[in-house]
Amino acid sequence: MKTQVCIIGAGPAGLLLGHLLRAEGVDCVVLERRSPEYVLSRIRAGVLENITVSLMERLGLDARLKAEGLPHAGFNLADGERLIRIDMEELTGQHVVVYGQTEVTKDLMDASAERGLEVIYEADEVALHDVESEAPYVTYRKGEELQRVDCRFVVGCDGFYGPSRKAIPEKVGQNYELVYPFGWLGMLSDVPPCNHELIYANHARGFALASMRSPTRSRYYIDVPLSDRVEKWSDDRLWDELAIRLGPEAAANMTRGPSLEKSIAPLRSFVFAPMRHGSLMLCGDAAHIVPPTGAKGLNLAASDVHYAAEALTGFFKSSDNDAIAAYSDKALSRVWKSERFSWSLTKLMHRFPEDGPFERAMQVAELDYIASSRAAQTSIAENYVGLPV
Ligand code: FAS
Ligand code: PHB
Repeated sequence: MKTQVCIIGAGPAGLLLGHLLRAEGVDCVVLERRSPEYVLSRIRAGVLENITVSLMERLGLDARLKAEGLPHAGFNLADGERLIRIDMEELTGQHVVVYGQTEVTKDLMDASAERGLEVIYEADEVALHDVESEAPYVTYRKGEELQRVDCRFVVGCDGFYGPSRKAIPEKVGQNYELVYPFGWLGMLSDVPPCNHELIYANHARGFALASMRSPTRSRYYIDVPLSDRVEKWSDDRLWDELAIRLGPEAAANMTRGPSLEKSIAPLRSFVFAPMRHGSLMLCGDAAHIVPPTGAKGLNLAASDVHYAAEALTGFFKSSDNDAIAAYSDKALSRVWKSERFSWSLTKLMHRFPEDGPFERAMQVAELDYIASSRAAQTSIAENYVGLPV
């Protein structure tokens, strides 16, 4: 097969990029290791920044998002009895939309065929070749057959564990990594949320987050030691812990029910630079990971894809090499600011095992400052709604 762009990975980054390129008449193909069902089974992000919403609008794929997405003007930081509301709408004039990553991926998946976006699922042994040349190619196995895709650019949208980042020589790339000493145990349940807006709680027993997917479907998280196993957390034990950590007011409004999904995700901050090497570009989790505290992961993938689509379209339609050359620096500039915000909110809202009384006093002081300062709340708000693209 010969095409202009070979995209590896059909998560939100790969599908969003594929649709954007097709809409501009750029030929591309997406190679995905898993089945569509498997991709949709992964429960991940829940909060969309404006960049993600506007790309879906631009593609005309926002009908369900507009109908089912929940605009949120604010969110809350809880610290024991105290609830500090960050009024994003009032402070920045912007809001976020609560709409699951699964739904974004489904909307993109469902539109692939009608939009002429070729997505090859269950593509095994994907391997990148000659990425430093102007004629890279990708091989993969479908059933018994070894297939080859010749292209001008390869875009790695294959997540943290995919092969693309590893195709960049170690002497070229630089890893930046911080692994957190805890993970997030997440649960999905078909019960009404305990609050109409998100609550991030820093409790003596640990972190908790009350989120949602709809007025009838809730998403909750607590932080757990890395040694913890999901099997040790019965629904009852998790509901009891959430009620304690989220505080008495949230607990009083909490509806319990059976979990539809329960899983533990490790937390890390990670950046790989550069995000382009020769004819290989990286987007999304293939290049960076943020702790989910700032709800940035999916939205950073969207801004990477926005920059990559602009650069690739300019290359193929106007022979413009400049945007391709500038892609990595442009994407990383926004990535680092989101990494900083996600790291700082994680530091503020979690109890770290190595922390002593002084570190706790710093958390209390910072929360006191946020509670009393419009400037501090504005800073948090503008980062949470998403910095300019
Ligand atoms: P993805 O990982 O979503 O997609 C990569 C795709 O590449 C996958 O479909 C994978 O199957 C495919 N792939 C991998 N290797 C391949 C190969 N060799 N060949 C072909 N295909 C291959 N973000 C938030 O904002 N909020 C959250 O609450 C949140 N929770 C998360 C929980 C977990 C467990 C994880 C892992 C991430 C979470 N994230 C969250 C971040 C997450 O939403 C990512 O930022 C988002 O999925 C990024 O999308 P992609 O870059 O497309 O990567
Ligand atoms: C979610 O609803 O899954 C969610 C929301 C906000 C976060 C992380 C996860 O910061």
